[in-house]
This record gives sequence, structure tokens and C-alpha cells, in this order.
Amino acid sequence: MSFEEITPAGIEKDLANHFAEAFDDATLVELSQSFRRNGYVKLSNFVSEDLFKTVTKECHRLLDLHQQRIDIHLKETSNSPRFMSTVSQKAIEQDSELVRTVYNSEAMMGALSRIAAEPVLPCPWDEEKYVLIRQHKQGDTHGWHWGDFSFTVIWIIEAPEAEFGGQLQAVPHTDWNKEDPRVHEYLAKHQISTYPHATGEMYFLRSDTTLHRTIPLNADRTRIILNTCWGSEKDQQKTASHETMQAMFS
Ligand SMILES: O=C(O)CCC(=O)C(=O)O
Ligand SMILES: [Fe+2]
Repeated sequence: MSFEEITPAGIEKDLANHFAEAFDDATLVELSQSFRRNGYVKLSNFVSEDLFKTVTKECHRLLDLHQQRIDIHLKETSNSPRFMSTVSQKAIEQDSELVRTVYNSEAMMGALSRIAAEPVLPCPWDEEKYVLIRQHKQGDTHGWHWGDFSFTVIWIIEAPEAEFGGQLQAVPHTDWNKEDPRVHEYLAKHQISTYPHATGEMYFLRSDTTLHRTIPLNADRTRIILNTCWGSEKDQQKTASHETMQAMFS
């Protein structure tokens, strides 16, 4: 399929056609079971190669213009580190019609709802809808944490070879108590799964109940992700606080 029109209508059509062609009922059921079992599922061929390439170019442009370095530890997640450069939702929202349009796609939320086996809805807090993260120095890592909202799709814009680190690690079916996060107790008690990703891949994470991190880079290598985040029906009602997001994306 060719991806010619970079307009909201063109993108929506591209996504709707792609999902209809690439995902039959049996495939969606399999993805759904895996997602619900592991809090994670890799989304192979989730969007067309053309769209992924267009998004990749846009992410590089946004990073060049807006990235800000952070090197912090956050007490809400047992002082785990965040060593990275970030681009905030506000900057992306103002500067990128493309990311906004992909995020608001009904077709995409529809496909994700089938996999989640419950409605995947726009994130009720604007500033968590989409953010960009670039790791590039030895030791850079997105330390152990949970998300404020239920559903996250990570677009792997660029990943180093596996030997340099950067893999996702996850412990599903865990709960975030911000006053008493007990990250190290969860890690000692439960099995940690490790998921490698290559440039161009995507994955779907149950972000509110899956404790997760990226393995620190062990050399100066580049790892860039676009985080797109949606809420559940339950998320629409809760009054969440957003300390970790506010510390990372200002
Ligand atoms: O870089 C990754 O694969 C995970 C990113 C992540 O956990 C986040 O953005 O909240
Ligand atoms: Fe996360």
C-alpha cells in the first residue's frame, strides 16, 4: 500500500485499511491473550512501513528542536533513575499535526481496544498523551516505574544492537502505591521478563499494572522511542496525580 497523503483523512484511511488487511479475528485474539497474560505484546506490522518512516522522520525533527536533558531519580518509584533527553507532550502537540493525528485515530484505538479486550480511550490528562525519549550515553536508562494510565504503545524509532542494552524489562500484574512503591520487593518476588526490540518495532504495554524499565545502555549508543498513551474507562474517572511525568517532561 502506498502512503501518499499526509493529511488527517489520509492517515486515518491508511490506518483503517492496514488494520483490516493485516489483522484477522484469530490474530487479534492471540495478541489479546498474550497482552492480558504478560502485560506486554509485540505489535508486529501494526502500522504500514510508510507511516512508520514518516513518524520516524517527524520524531527526529521534534528531538532536534525540543529535546531537554534530564538526569534524575524519582522517589515515587523507589528512587529509580531517569537518564535521558525528553520532548514534552506540549511541544509535540504544538509542532506536530502528524503525531496528533495518529494518536487521535479511531482506527488505531479500535484495534488496540480489540487487543486490550476493553475500550482504549484518549488519555484524560493531555500531558501524558505522547512524549519522546532519547537515550544516547553510556548508563542512560528509563528506570523501574509504572505509568499513570492503562495503555501505552511504544514506537521504537531507533534501537542499538542487543549487546549495548536498552531492552524492556517487565513484571506484570503489580500495583503502584506512590507513597510506598516497594519496587525492589516486587523485583525480588516475581519473575522479570526481558524483551528486545529493533528499530521499526512497536509494542503494547499495560502500563499502569506492569512494573517496567529499560536496561541501561552500556556504551554511547542511541535509543529513541515515541510513547503514545491511552486510558481505560476506569482512568476517565480517577483523579490521578502525575509527579513522575511532571518531573520528566516540562
Ligand atoms: O523505552 C521504552 O521502551 C519504555 C519507555 C517507557 O516505559 C515510557 O516511556 O514510559
Ligand atoms: Fe513507562
